[in-house]
Amino acid sequence: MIQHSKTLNRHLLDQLRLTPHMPGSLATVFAQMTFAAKIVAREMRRAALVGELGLVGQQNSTGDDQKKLDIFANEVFIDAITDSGLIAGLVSEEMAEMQIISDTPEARYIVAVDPFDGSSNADVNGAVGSIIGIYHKPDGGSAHLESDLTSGAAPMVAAIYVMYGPSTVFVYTCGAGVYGFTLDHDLGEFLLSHNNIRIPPHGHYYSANMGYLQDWNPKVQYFFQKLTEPTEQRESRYSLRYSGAMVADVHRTLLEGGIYIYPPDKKHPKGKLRLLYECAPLSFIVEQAGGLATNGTTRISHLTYNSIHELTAIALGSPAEVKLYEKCLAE
Ligand code: AHM
Ligand code: MG
Repeated sequence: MIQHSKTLNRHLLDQLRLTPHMPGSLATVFAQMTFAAKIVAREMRRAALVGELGLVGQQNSTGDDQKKLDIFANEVFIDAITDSGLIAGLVSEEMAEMQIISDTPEARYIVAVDPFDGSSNADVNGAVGSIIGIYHKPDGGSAHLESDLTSGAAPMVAAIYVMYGPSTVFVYTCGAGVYGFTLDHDLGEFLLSHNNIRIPPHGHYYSANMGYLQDWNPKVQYFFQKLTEPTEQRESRYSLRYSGAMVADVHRTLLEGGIYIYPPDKKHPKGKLRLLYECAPLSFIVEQAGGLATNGTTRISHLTYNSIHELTAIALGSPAEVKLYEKCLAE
């Protein structure tokens, strides 16, 4: 028995009515994104049977080895974005340069996407995701979409992540709350399953690659010591959960509370994760749900950047754990 039968499209139209500053054309962009997500979900399910697992033998612009599914998902999102007629430009983790799509007046958005996040999980049937930031091109247009983005002239108006796990979940914000939908494969529709998500004020889980502990700044190490140290009253109340897919770890953090951290380390002195299409959209969602997102000293949403593939350190999640992280770094 399905308890929540509201479709994503219906829900979004209601949301857009409640937020008059949001253009109705966003619904068309979302329809294209949901279509892309359904195709990626379908391909994931049968990838092992049709020879779609494994590497392709080349690297993307930030030096990651590309998998067949990285390339496939990227092409699916490019097609969906090109088809809408509403997108001016596309930035993707899998492409070194921004792709200019359209210069018509209807093309009012710039989309930044990580089409296949956590791809090291793909070959072992682990959870992966897609992350999408939708940015609004400045009115009047500009010939320099890239500098519109990096200068902050093109604000983010919506953020989405899709998690491909035991079920496919689509979570979005347009700046008026956070909503989650689960794909009903029989209907081919995303149905509302997580209404108005609020992150718990504190949690019991932390997510970080503890294999890098020795490579972190002593203040980051101190945070983990503070977080997990038992007190006279109780044993440590935190458990470690780290999947290798940021989308999956942030999804758990959003629903159950706690913190996800990818700090700088010796190999990644600026952090590993990308600002525009990983950290900024997920931070928008977490903050809209009542959480916090920081690089350690500055809100992720206040960071400026020079390159579309800019890297940043990140910690995001429940207010209690993120505040403790910032406090430890400041001491
Ligand atoms: P990707 O987009 O190339 O998959 O890289 C991002 C991923 C995150 O999803 C995940 O949290 C992190 O990289 C894992 O990195 P590591 O193996 O260094 O812990
Ligand atoms: Mg990624």
